[in-house]
Amino acid sequence: MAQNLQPYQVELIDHAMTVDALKFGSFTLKSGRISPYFFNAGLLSTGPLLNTLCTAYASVIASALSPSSPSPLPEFDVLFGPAYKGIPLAACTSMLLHSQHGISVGLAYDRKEPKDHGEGGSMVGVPVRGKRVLILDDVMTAGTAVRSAIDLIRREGGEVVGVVMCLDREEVGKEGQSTVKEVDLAIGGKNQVRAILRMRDLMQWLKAKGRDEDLKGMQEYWEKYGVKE
Ligand code: OMP
Repeated sequence: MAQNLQPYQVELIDHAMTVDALKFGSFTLKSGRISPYFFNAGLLSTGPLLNTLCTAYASVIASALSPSSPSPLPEFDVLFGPAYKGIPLAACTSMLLHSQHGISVGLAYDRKEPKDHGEGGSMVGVPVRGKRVLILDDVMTAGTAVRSAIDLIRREGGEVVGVVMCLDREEVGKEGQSTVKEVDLAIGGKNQVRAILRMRDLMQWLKAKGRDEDLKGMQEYWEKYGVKE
């Protein structure tokens, strides 16, 4: 828990606080868990905020693809952003991967309501059939959202080779292990799930700011739902 925060992580947390994308209080999650914090990536929706967030996604991806990475991610062809919040994030990140890192990948995303005319179907962008796909998502709690993206890509004939999210809430998943481990096993089990921020980073930030009450609530939540390994 004592790892130091990187400057880009502090910048992202600070920016998220300014627009209430990160809030402390009491929130009911999709999983039914009552959480002392909530991260709403949809509020990171100005040019500068998207730049901060997607620069961080692009750096995490580029350094994980580098041959010198201690724990590399597999190469991929298509960046997939699940509807709705993943769409602008994957679009901006694919552009920054190109302009800042010289990495050229396709972009794909889905429709929540499949189209029954024109080209039809629920996928938009580069076809994923026969391609290696990296999923880029906002938040992972129990893994329901990311599992449905994995299922969709597989149904469409793509191979999911990794997941990168903004926030790993570091919670226990549906099978009693950490959600990250469960999702990683579902896509090959080779440490293919990455995050810009983890719950422990938010706790470190709270500690540095002297926000003891919020930190206490986070610690209690961690005791209940946090990863134990
Ligand atoms: P799981 O599907 O349980 O992993 O929850 C992840 C999803 O929950 C995200 O894609 C969001 O829709 C939502 N969520 C947040 O956006 N921020 C949070 O801090 C927590 C959740 C959540 O409901 O768990």
